[in-house]
Amino acid sequence: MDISGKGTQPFLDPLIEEIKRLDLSEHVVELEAYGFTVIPPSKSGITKAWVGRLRDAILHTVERRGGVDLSDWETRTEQIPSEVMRESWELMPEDDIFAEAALQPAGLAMARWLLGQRAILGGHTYITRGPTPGEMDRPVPDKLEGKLHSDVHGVPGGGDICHECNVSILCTDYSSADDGPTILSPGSHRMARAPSPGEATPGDAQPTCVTLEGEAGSIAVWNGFTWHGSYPRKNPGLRITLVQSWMRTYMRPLHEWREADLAPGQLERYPELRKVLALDHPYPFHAENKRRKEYAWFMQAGTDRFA
Ligand SMILES: O=C(O)CCC(=O)C(=O)O
Ligand SMILES: [Fe+2]
Repeated sequence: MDISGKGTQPFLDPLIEEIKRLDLSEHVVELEAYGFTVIPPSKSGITKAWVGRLRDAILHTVERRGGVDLSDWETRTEQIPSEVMRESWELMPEDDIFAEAALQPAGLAMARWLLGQRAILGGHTYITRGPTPGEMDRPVPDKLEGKLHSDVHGVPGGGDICHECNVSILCTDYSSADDGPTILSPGSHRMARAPSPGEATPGDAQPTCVTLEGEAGSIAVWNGFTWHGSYPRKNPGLRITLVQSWMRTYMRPLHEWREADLAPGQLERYPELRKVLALDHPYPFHAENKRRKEYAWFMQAGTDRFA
């Protein structure tokens, strides 16, 4: 029976038609069952030439913003210095390829499946991670050594609504643990909360994870509640990925309060205003927002609804 063809669900029916057109039903099942999926280039239609353009745009952005030379990106044996990577957000004006990446049909269909037709691109950034000297000669650990997190920062857990999802476009191959890939815990999204400190760090409470596999041009999608982290990279060269964080459109503030919106001296007379007007909030992330490192309370809000 052609249920979507009956035209009873104005938001869902066109999405189902799009998922069928792009042959993505298997990926919807994986997202629901495991909390993540990887769409290969053969399905997304992403070509080697297009992903090459995306990779170059990321590299040129890091080079221009950070004043570094990354012509050795395929052979590099060390990390890019962290101070060079500070301004890794707001990529849209750098190159039209970032707009094309946001509108890539398979990724957009998955974001809209999880977040509804009005899903918004909440932010995007990149991963350009090289090997860590000292890690390169160590055997790959059997057990995860890193920390896990959820991407739904500041959202109290519970319920079965997906609030945020990650649509990452792999610009280099993730073939083995030596590539330093993302790792994810299958099914963890069903807990609908961030991991506790004990679950996030290595030990008995940390759940089993799998390494993300996919060739360059694949799109990895995960529910923001899916717990994940990454392995250190051992292979030379950079792992390069465009990370796109999609969100539901609800609970946007009516006012984006700024100190300039207050009367002179008000903040001194009523210091609690800083908190209730979110003047200390890490979002929005942009170069002028000096508060964005003050993150701890915001992360806690994902595990404790009273944080
Ligand atoms: O692949 C990684 O290094 C982890 C990336 C991550 O946490 C994210 O994109 O949300
Ligand atoms: Fe993450």
